[in-house]
Amino acid sequence: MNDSKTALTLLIAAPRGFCAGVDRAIRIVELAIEKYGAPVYVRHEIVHNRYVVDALKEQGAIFVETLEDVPDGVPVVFSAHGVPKAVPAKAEERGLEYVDATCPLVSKVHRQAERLVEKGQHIVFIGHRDHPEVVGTFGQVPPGAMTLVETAQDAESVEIPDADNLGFLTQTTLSVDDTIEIIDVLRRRFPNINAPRSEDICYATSNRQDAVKAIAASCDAMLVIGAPNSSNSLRLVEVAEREGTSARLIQRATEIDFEWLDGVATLGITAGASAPEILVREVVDWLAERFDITEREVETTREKMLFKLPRGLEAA
Ligand code: 10D
Ligand code: SF4
Repeated sequence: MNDSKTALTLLIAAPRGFCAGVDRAIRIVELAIEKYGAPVYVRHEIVHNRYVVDALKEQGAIFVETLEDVPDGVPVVFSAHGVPKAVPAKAEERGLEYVDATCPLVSKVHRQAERLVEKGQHIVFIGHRDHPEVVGTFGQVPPGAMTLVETAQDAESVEIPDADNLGFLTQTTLSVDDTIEIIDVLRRRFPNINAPRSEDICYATSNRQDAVKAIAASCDAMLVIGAPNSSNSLRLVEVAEREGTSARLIQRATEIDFEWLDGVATLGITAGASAPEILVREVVDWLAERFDITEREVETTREKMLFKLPRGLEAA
């Protein structure tokens, strides 16, 4: 032990990092490169993490934002966040080979949206404006069939054409607590509103939030490893802050602010669903160089979720 180093206890949340949908989406890109050969185009970041995207670029993936940026005759993968129906339709029209890496739990919400519209119900969708998952889910239904609600205030003021013929759905990566508040308002204002048969907020999102809650009170500060455009990672920062713990989102160890750690004896660490474990180890190693660290993992639940690969890629 180096006596000049300050003691720092690390409470590492579990579960953290990759979920089954992210694992599957990354594997799909790798298998598509194996099957078709490089380059394989990917519409939008496959998951919201620069390290992951850069690693796949090295293997031959090319990331673009729209289908128009994909040249004719090359395969394209749609990101884990899902796409509006118009995107695969356009790909088919152009004769493009495509693989859909939309997480099955996002696709489930897509199907629920279609079903509500078939039943003639209007949909209140709880989510964050312009997030790709929200754009994708809105793109499953005709224009005007769905109304976006982002906050409890929105839920208080939203105007619905037929309040007795209404259902709600949500984005998969929301704050569980904020969403409960929003749903409470909707239920008060629209007592006949139909709820989804099962939770739309996914197991990975709620498990990672629970894991943060379990350690937050014991931490003087918390680091969340994830990208600024990662909805589920941003929610983890909010959850920690709501528990009264100062929290920061970082993408890499180099972003750790040494001064911010001044006076911190116990530091919480977690990672969003799109952040690989290698980045958690990078952060721990960075801290170990500067502090006399003690690591402790606090596991709130063990995840066993595994999603099947799309047909045609399992054999690749
Ligand atoms: O922003 P986000 O949390 O929706 O996406 P990210 O790529 O960070 O994590 C995976 C979650 C997905 C694909 C949406 F469910
Ligand atoms: Fe799927 Fe949930 Fe992971 Fe999103 S966060 S990719 S919905 S498992």
